[in-house]
Amino acid sequence: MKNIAYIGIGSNLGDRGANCKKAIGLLGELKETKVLAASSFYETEPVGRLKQGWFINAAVKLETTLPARELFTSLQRIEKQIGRQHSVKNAPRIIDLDLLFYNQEIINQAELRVPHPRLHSRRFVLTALNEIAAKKVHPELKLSTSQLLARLKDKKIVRKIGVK
Ligand code: PH2
Ligand code: MG
Ligand code: MG
Repeated sequence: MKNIAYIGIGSNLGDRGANCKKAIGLLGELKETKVLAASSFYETEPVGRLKQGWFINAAVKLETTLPARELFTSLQRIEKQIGRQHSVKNAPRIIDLDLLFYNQEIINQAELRVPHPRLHSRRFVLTALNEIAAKKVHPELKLSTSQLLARLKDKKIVRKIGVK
C-alpha cells in the first residue's frame, strides 16, 4: 500500500543547508520510498526558551510502503547517520527529522505522536508545509495547512533562502 507522509527537516549546527540536503537524499534512498516534493529552504528564528542559532528548515512529501512506526525509526537512523547526538531536549542539532503527517492517521504513542503535536503553532513548519501541502487537512484540527497558517499567532521570523 502506498502511504503519504510529510517530514519536517531542521538544522542549526554545522553546514545547515548541506545537512538538510543530505537528509533529503537519504530519505529518498529508504526502501520503497520516493520523495514526491520538497519545499524551499527557509532560514528561521529559533523557537523555544533556549538561546541558540537560527535554523534552516524545510519540508518534504514522501510516498512510502513503510508503516508509520518503521518510517519513524528510519528517521532516527538517518539523524544518527548524519551525526546527530542526542542531548537535552530542544538542544541545537545537526539534523532533526520530524514525522508531521502520515496519511490521515492519528498516533498517540509515548515516543511517537502524529500529527506532530506542535506543527500547527509553528511558523517555520507551516510556511514550508504550505508550499507542498496547502490543502492537506489536519486530521484532528480539521483545518488545512493554509488555514492553519492564516490564523497562526507565532511571529518568529521565517525567510525563504535561495538554495535547495
Ligand atoms: N526545532 C525545535 C525547537 N525550535 N526553531 C526553529 N526555528 N526551527 C526548528 O526546527 C526548531 C526550533 C525542536 O525540534
Ligand atoms: Mg523538531
Ligand atoms: Mg525531532
